Amino acid sequence: MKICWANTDDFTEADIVIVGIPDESKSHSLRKGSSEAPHKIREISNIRDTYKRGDAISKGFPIGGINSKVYDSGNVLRTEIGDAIEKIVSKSKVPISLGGDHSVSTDVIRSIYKKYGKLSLVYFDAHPDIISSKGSYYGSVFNDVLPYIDVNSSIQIGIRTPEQEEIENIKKHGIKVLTPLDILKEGIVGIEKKVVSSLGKNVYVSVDMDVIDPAFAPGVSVPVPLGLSSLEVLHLLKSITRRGIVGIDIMEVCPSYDIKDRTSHLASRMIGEVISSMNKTP
Ligand SMILES: [Mn+2]
Repeated sequence: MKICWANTDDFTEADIVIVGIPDESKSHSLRKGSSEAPHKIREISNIRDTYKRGDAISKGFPIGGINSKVYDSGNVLRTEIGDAIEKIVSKSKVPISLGGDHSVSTDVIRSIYKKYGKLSLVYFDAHPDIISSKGSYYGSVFNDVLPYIDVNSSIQIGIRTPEQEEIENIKKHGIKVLTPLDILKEGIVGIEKKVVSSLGKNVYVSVDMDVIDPAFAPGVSVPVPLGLSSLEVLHLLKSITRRGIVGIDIMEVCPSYDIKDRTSHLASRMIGEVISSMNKTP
């Protein structure tokens, strides 16, 4: 099954390529099931983001529509991430990767770095994922990708539950962090300007769905209260995407803990909006 936003069967003409990575082998969460997310998000997109009248099927587009060519390449194994992503970025197409546990992003970011060099990373997450006493799992992603990013033009957004070791690592590396309370105090428009103006040339966006408050996104592997609203995250995502990105991922949706698939539906709509923000202007 393809995500409903896919509109071409021809990889060569695609601007944007969806790739599912249904792997949660490096998660430590007691909540199992993030590997089901790529399938569930695609399934829900075809049920809730489409409208059927008899045999006619119509999509519910974002305002602005979609004028890019979107290809859904299906799923790949963790061991195939390098080849899959390199194939996409070698043709300057933009990959939208769907996890899976957040450590999948480490492999994706490494592959994108090989093409573009050091990346400006925008990291949406409740957790800073910067554990250094253990590596190569979903709690060490930011530490694992440090060689592939330019820390000065990277930022973490939505952080609200750092461990002591992570507080020290954030200080040590001088990582910019915006908490939900920072966003409340400064307002989303001010924050948007601050974020967008801090970015470098090649921007990669990683979204852990747990950045969003569990009220909006209950179906995640490691939920944390007091998060951002779905619209705050969307506003930032659209601004960043409009400025230009080399890739984006959406990780950690956990369908088995969801409520009536609302987190998968939110992910599907966010993907549609992000694609719309990549529209080519004539
Ligand atoms: Mn994470």
